[in-house]
Amino acid sequence: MEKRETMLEAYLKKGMSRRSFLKGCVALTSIMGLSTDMLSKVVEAAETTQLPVVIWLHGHECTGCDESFIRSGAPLASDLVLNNIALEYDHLLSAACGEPFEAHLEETIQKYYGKYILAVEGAVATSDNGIYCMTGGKPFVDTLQHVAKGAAAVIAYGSCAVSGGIQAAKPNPTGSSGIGHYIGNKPLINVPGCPPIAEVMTGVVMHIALFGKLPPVDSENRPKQFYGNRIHDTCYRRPFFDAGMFADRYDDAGAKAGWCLYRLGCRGPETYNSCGNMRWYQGMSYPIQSGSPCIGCSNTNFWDNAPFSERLPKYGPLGDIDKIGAGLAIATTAGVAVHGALSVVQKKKRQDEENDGEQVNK
Ligand code: FSX
Ligand code: SF4
Ligand code: F3S
Repeated sequence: MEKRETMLEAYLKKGMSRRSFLKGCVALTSIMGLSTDMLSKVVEAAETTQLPVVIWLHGHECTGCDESFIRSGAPLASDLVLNNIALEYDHLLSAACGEPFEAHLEETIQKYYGKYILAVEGAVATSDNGIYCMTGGKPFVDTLQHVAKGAAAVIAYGSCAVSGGIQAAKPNPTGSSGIGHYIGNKPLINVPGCPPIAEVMTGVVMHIALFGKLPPVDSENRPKQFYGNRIHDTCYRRPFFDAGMFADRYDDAGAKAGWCLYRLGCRGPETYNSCGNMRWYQGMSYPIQSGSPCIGCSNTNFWDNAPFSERLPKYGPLGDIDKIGAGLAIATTAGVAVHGALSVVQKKKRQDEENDGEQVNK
């Protein structure tokens, strides 16, 4: 197999300085959720590791995940695609199309068999022999199975690839599901969200690219550095929740004052994602900051939990959230205590289920 260039060589070849390369490594270290003392390891890997070949497939979806990805700010998506990975095939981002494009996919599979990373967005549609999602003239499910056979590892980007997403919402006429059952026994990492945060997408692929293994994952195969907290745990409106101060309408005085959106249906207490701390568009905002409750877009089958304006049925043993706050100091204290205890139990459960990153044969 021919030797591919390293990340450093890719930078230098394009006339960029070593300083730019180091700045790129700093951005990557931060986005992979690593501490700064790992920077030297990232630099070393970027100097010596050949750029990983990536094949990126799109199934049954809206392409929102790639739309999110191309807005990655640190690192820039353009840097990632041009300097940090060797993106050989992408249904959405590649300029090529038609038979030469499909032939290139085949060549890439043969040339890098067992070595490439397969990134997948979108669900698999299986009803009526898969005709509801065709790519390259074939049912997507066939393409996926074919490409997955030669992959070193598979990344499921977005809630559709992870659990079927909106296509799999009841009554699911296209027989859609996540990709997990169609990739054999390949190492799989799930990156849910509709779509996932751009920098989470870049952070995951670069971790595999540079270190040759999946980042540590939780019991649902999600990278724990990005899905280790609930939205509720990092929400800046949380003090209002704890104080029992809730908006009842999108335009009432509480909403205008930034109070908690729980009564408007917020799924933050049951949703694991990084929106509260990383936010979107280079840290600009996230749904709750924009006045919309979290709809739990990184949860399995979250569309079936609509309507999203309906509040979560129960929250802890107290049941009725109205008993918390609103002058009921005792209930508030009890609520916070129970809430804290539940968080500890959940955290313990998750820690028990977690494991370390799986090696991939890159
Ligand atoms: Fe699904 Fe992604 Fe939602 Fe859309 O690629 S996760 S419908 S944002 O596009 O798959
Ligand atoms: Fe934030 Fe929603 Fe939790 Fe309220 S319920 S604190 S808005 S995550
Ligand atoms: Fe999705 Fe909730 Fe974040 S809706 S984008 S997980 S705040």
